[in-house]
Amino acid sequence: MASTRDVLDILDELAQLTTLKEESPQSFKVRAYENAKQAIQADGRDITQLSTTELTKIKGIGKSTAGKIREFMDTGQVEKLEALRAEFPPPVVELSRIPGVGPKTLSLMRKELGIADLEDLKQAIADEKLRDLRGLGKKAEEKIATAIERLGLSGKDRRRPIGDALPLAQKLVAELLSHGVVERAEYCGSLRRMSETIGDVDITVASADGPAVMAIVRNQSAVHEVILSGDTKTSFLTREGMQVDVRVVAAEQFGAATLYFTGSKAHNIAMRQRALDRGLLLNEYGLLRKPEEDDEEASELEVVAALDEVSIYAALDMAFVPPVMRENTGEVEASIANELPDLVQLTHIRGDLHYHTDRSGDGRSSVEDMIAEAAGRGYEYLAITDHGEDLAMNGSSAEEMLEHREHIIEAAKAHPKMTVLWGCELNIGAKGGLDYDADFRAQFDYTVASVHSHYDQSVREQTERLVAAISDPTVNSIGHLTGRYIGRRPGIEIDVDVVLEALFQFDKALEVNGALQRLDAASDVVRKAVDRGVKLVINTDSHHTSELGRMEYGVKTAQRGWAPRELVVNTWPKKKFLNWIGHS
Ligand code: DGT
Ligand code: CA
Ligand code: CA
Ligand code: ZN
Repeated sequence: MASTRDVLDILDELAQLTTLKEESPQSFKVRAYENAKQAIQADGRDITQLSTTELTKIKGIGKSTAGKIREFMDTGQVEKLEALRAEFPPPVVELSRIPGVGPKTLSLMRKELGIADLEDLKQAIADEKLRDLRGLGKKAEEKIATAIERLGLSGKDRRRPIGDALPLAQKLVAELLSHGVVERAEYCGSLRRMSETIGDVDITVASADGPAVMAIVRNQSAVHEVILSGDTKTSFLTREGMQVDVRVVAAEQFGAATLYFTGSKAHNIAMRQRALDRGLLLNEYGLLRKPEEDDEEASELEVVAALDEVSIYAALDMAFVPPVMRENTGEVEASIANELPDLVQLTHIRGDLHYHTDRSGDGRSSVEDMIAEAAGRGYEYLAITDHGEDLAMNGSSAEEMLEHREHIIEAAKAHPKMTVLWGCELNIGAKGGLDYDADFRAQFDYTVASVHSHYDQSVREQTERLVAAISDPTVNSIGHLTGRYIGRRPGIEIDVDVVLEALFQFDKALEVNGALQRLDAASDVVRKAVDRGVKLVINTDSHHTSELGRMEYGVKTAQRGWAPRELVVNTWPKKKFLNWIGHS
């Protein structure tokens, strides 16, 4: 059964492939799919329950797109999409994601050089052939070569961005749990640890009927090719070539299995050593005790703990280690000493401080809806930070911002318990300059300053530019530190220690951006920031009412960086927070 989510995925893919086909993201056909997607999100109803007539009545959905949605719900396929998929197989689509490879370049590469995948492209670069394509040249060729290098796209052990793997795993787990034969199901591995890139997806299922679960797995729409399928393990590839391993265990071993398959391998090895030191065995079946040598009756291992992870840590006299910390970077010792940090939790968050409305060119929900959504989550405060004027197309002039303030104040009246701040996302210029003039900037209740341009300067220039912004008295926080899109666009390269020192000295907060494609600052930077005592702020950077759930990923990234609650300014009580930003 198709869900609204499936329909949105299909529209996404149609827009993406049509961009390649039409050689332009501005094509009206692409826009039709994108508008339909936004319209469905804004409509909020379960799309699968609507007739074609009802569909076309939704503003933003054209007749042709409505027909495709209907076709998908009736047949599970869209003919047009199948044709596009055949013309643009996954290795080609992947090429289009390399910075510098636009749809036009991609088309030329294919037609004139016969490039069909990454290996071909690398060969063409090595042969210096790419530079001869119309509109390219030596510099463009070098840029593409550097992008391939920096994105880690080369090599056999290619890894996927977490933003591609997590939605897939969530969908599979939800589907598995909807079957009565499945008692428990959880994604494990690097995904559960919130690694930024994922080698493969590992899912652990508790069930008494392995073969039944395996049959369910093989029937998933995500399955493109089954690599192996036994009674307790199935491995398959998705259409994009991502591998998924699903294992079935007995319910009473579920804790031991998730502990083992969550890893990391280094954490597992340290845990096994802890067990051995106490005369115990630890494996994916449980924490086990060998029978006494002189006990002739007992030949079986005695199970000390296996049902859940908590009981296994407890039996080893350890505090529970959250999955995101299991990298053997000090957490095992800290857990034994009962000195794990008092980690920030999702429930501690009292406000979102990087938040857009349709005042921004790329914002897609109204001021009223965005405020209502935040209030609905029980937030005590909220900063609306639409883009400053320097951002091409999406920014707002000073005059527009002043009108926006009135609009925000008016809309906030419907939610008197929540304090709504009039903020701005300032753009950090090439040399650290910011939008508007300093007097105007000073009027904002709160600001987040971010890099949205000039990704290719030297480390020194990037560091200086950030320090200039951090030292500006009208800046409260730094948004998505490097501007990276994981696996798609490398962020700016900076001297992290220098930037953290400046944040500490000027008492500014470092954002942990929860958008899955960003997760920026990254967890390793967060950990350094925590060591230096730099304040943090965890935000969603929402551009639509459907995006507030990203807070969870921001929190997990912060936890992975060992962030304690007290350093995260948006866990603070309202008074303390407003006091810190100098707002009365
Ligand atoms: P990935 O898939 O490369 O992003 O990283 P993981 O951590 O998901 O690694 P994966 O899929 O190879 O294995 C899943 C978990 O299984 C891993 O985190 C720990 C456990 N594991 C795998 N191989 C070993 C091993 O040789 N020894 C131990 N102790 N555990 C292992
Ligand atoms: Ca894995
Ligand atoms: Ca695996
Ligand atoms: Zn933003």
